[in-house]
Amino acid sequence: MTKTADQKERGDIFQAPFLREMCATASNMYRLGWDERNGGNISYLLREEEVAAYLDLNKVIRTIPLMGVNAVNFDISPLIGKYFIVTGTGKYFKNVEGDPETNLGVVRIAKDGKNIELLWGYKDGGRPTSEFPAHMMSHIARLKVDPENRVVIHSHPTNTLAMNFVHELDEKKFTHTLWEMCTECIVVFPEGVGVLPWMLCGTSEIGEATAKKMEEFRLVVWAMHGIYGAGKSLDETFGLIETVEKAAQIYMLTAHLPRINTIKDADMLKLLELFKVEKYRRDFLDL
Ligand code: 2HA
Ligand code: ZN
Repeated sequence: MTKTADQKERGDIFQAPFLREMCATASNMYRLGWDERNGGNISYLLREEEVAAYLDLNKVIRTIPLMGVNAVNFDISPLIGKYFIVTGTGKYFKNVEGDPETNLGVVRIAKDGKNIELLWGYKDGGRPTSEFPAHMMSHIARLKVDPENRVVIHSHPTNTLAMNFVHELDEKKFTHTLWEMCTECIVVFPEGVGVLPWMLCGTSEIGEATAKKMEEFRLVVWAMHGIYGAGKSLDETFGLIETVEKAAQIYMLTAHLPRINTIKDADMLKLLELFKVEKYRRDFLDL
């Protein structure tokens, strides 16, 4: 007897590369001290085939209203039918690896654009991160400029945050200082870093403001709160935040000391030339 599509053998989701990678990323971020308690959240856009290899797409465990901290209204229509693996609200990055099924969920954006359908996870009755609106709006914005974008990460990296308290929050000045701190910064994020003032988190207002910046930047600082990163993979996105955090660490280690040497803007231009980076924020340099 031939098996119907429904009876098709599916793989063990606990072995799925996307799930293993989510666990590893959450653990790394926790160990780096960026995601204390329930701080931080990750959303990763999955291809339908990727999900279908492990889960029955017709088996919806629960339907959950689309919301952030509050019941917020936002237009999610460009993502209807899309699948995401997302960290859960109130969940600790520390615990993701040990119990992914409680701390993560695989969801599909419902046809009505008002709900999400849970296909796996959030075993204790949980739901996606309180920052779901900002994540989804950022995905929509990034997909417009980069159809390959799949990941959005929010985190509270220590030195990036510390720098927010002692450095001007002007985008040009903030980016320029980061570029000066590590030789390869300008090559890793040539478009610079967007900066938002302190705003109330979990709301559609901060979601909209983040998404607007995401049309221009893969990195957006939420002043005195943390950072958003976006990229084609978990590695790229993690790497972007990691590079900003490293630069911010060097800044925080040296900001109170006399600066004797620095990486000059003319040197940065040489790097851009060597790595053949054509698109960069020239107006963020002092030439
Ligand atoms: O999910 O980091 O901004 C916890 C947060 C909210
Ligand atoms: Zn946060």
